Formats: sequence, structure tokens, C-alpha cells
Amino acid sequence: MFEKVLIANRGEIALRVHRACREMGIETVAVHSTADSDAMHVRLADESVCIGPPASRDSYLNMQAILSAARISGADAIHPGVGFLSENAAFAEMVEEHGYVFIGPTPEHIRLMGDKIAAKEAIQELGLSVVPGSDGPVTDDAEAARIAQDIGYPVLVKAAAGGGGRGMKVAEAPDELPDVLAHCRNEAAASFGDDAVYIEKYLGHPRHIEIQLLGDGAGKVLHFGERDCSIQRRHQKVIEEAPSPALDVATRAEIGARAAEAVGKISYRGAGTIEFLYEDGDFHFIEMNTRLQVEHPISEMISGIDLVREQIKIAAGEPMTLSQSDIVLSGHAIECRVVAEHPDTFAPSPGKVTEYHAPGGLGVRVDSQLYSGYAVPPHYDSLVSKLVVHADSRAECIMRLNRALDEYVIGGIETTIPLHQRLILEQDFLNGDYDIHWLETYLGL
Ligand code: MV4
Repeated sequence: MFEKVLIANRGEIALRVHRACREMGIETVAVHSTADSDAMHVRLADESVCIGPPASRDSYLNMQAILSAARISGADAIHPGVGFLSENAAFAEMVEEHGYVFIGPTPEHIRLMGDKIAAKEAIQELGLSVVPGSDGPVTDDAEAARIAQDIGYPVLVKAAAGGGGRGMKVAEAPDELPDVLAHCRNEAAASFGDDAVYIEKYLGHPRHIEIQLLGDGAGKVLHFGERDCSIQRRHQKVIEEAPSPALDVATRAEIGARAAEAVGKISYRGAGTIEFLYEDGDFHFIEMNTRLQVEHPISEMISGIDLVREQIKIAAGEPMTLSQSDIVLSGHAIECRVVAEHPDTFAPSPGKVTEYHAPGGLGVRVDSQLYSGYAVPPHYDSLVSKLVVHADSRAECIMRLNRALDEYVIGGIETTIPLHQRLILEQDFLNGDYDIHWLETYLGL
């Protein structure tokens, strides 16, 4: 096992990784920007190294600085957390070339899934259904028009290098297609330096359902059921739940097994997530994330398994002793992503936290970097806390979440706690009756 792990991240996820390391008897090295000297992950780590100024590109995205920090501290391995360098194949490669273990998938798998066209092709060959669309990139407008006519309008044009909702646009009818193609190619070239685009049938009312996977790199892949992440605004997830209120037990077991089998064929290593759009009873693969995800705690709560611990064990080369029959999903879990933003306008609200009291009690978990007196810096993602609640049934889970939100005190900054309090008591939410557009419609966007 590793003696020392460098955590190449900040905020609540750095803390999350630190906690797993501590419980495994592994020393931790925090890296931080000058804006994060007082951060909780820095305070708790055994050692810390300042890696640069506030701007992410000069600190948390600065590969050389992070590798220098690894060298100075004598770390054995690097955990990239989520976001930042977690899906950067070149970074994973550099980490390995410098003699450290990258706690994540192989650079090849990160690269494959980062190219959304190549990922879709590979996943289709591995046996999962994808959204009907072009086979590969479309370069010719006449060919694009034929494909679109074939699959039927509306169609969605997506950038190969996109993902997470960036660089996509709908064409409602044939006359819109040339402009939409040109727009997406330009956007993709400007944003990603790659103008490759592809076409898909536009699904009008899907749910976003994703399967949590864990592979040992030798062909064994376990699934941990699904998460329903449909409650989102501008591609930012707001509430996630597991299991999805839309699936029954048999459907869950089947899609989990199919997803695990697919990536088992490529001997996937580490934690990963297969994202599907689920509409009218059908799953359509859209993307695979080759990292831990922000919302992983809800899968941990229903499975009782520490996914970060498992990631670390796999990276250290320990045999994966878990088997699928050990993964028994029980009860229901919901996560509220609390962000430092105004609950009505979503205006950012960084600044000093003057008062802090986190909820507790049975089935309540708070993954947060906040403490009383901490100043939320303005330079980064606004996520300040994940309130995660587990209970036997969905109805009890919502009651417990309501109770926990009522107890939560974060003074001095605006947060979205009041929004969460309203959302979870909406009749549609209580009924589990929502799709990816529900929240934006509710908010009048
Ligand atoms: C789609 C779609 C409808 N039809 N693809 C957005 C993020 C990226 N991962 C894929 N996305 C979508 N792809 C087809 N063929 C609708 C979305 C989409 C979406 C997906 C998941 C969660 C939230 C979303 C919000 C808007 C659009």
C-alpha cells in the first residue's frame, strides 16, 4: 500500500480523498493555491505545498508544479479528485513517467472516452445502445442533411471534444441544419481546438441516469446501481438520487450488468461512470466519465462501500476482493449540492462564513470544506457542501433531508439551501416525476 498520497485538488473533494487516506493509514500531501492557504484540506493534510497563484491554470491545472510538489514531499501516488486534471490523459501519462501512481484509469482509456465520437463508437461495439445518429464525425453538409432526414428531426449537433453540455445545438428542421453545423464547428474549434462534430437524434424529455462502475484493470468490473441526476440547471447538477425513482429492480440489475460487462471487455481500471439518457423505457449511452464523480456519496450510502478506498486499493495493485454479490443496494439516498450562490438569482456569493452549524443524526452525511471563519474564495467552483441523506425508503429520505436542511446554518454568505428546501417539497419531486428540463422549467428559464 502507498505510504503517502498527494491530493491534486481542493475543496470538499480534497477533503473526501484525505479522509479515505487517513482511514487507510496513508499520509496525505495537500497542494493549494495562494487563495487556499486557510482551506480545510490544507489544515488536515499531513503536509502541504503551495503550487501557485489563485488562477486554476497556474495552480490546480499546473502539471509541473504538482509533479514538483510530489517530488518535494516524496509522495508515492497522486489522486486527481474530480474536475481539474482528473480526466487529462497527458497528466496521467506524466504522473506515470515521473514514477508515481496515478489513482485512476489508464491514459488510453481517459483519452478514448474524452473523444465523444470515439467513445460512442467503442461503447456501441462493446454492446450498449447509443443515441441514433451519424457514424463518426460529419464533415459534409449534404451527407449531414441525409443523416438528419434519416433519423428524423429535431437533431442535436455535438462537438467531439465537448461533453458536459458544452458545444451542442439543436436543429429543429432541415433549413436550420447548415447554420447549426457551422455554429457548432466554429464553437468547437474555438473552445477545444478541434472542429469535429457529430449528429444525434434529439431526445426531448429524457432523464439523466448514470451507472457507477469499478474495474480492477484485469477484466473484472462491478456495478453499484444508478444515480438519477436529472435535476440540473445549466448543466450543473443540483440534486441527485439513488436509486432512480424511474427504474424497477429488474431494469436496474439489467442495465448495471450490461454497463459493467461492456467496460469489463476493455479491462477498465478504477472508478468510472456510464451516462445514459433514459427516455420511454430505453437507455441511450451518451458519455463515459473516467473519474470519481461529485455525486459518488449517494452510491456509497446505498451500497455501504467506500469508493475512494476501493480506488486507492486498485491503484496500489491490491486484488479486488469485492464481488458483485457483495454489492447489496439498500434504502434510498439523496444529495443536495449546496453552492455559494444567491438562491433566486444564482449570483455568486463568495466571502466569509460568519456562522457554521452542520446537521447531523442518523443517515446524515455532510461533505464540506466550510468552517466558521473560513472565507470562500471567488476564484473557483461555488460548491461548498454536499448534504447527503440516507433512509430506508424514498419518502423517509425526503423527510430526513427536509429536517437536515432545516438544521443547516451557513451565515455570512448566500447559499442555495432555501432553494433545496423548496425543491424537495414540490409535488413533482415528491412523485419522482421529473426529467432533465424539469428544474429549468420550474425556475422559469
Ligand atoms: C443530449 C440531449 C438530448 N438528445 N443528446 C447534455 C450534456 C451532455 N452530456 C449531453 N447532453 C445532452 N445530450 C441527445 N441526443 C440532451 C442533453 C442535455 C442534458 C443531458 C443530461 C443532463 C442534462 C442535460 C441538459 C440539457 C441537455
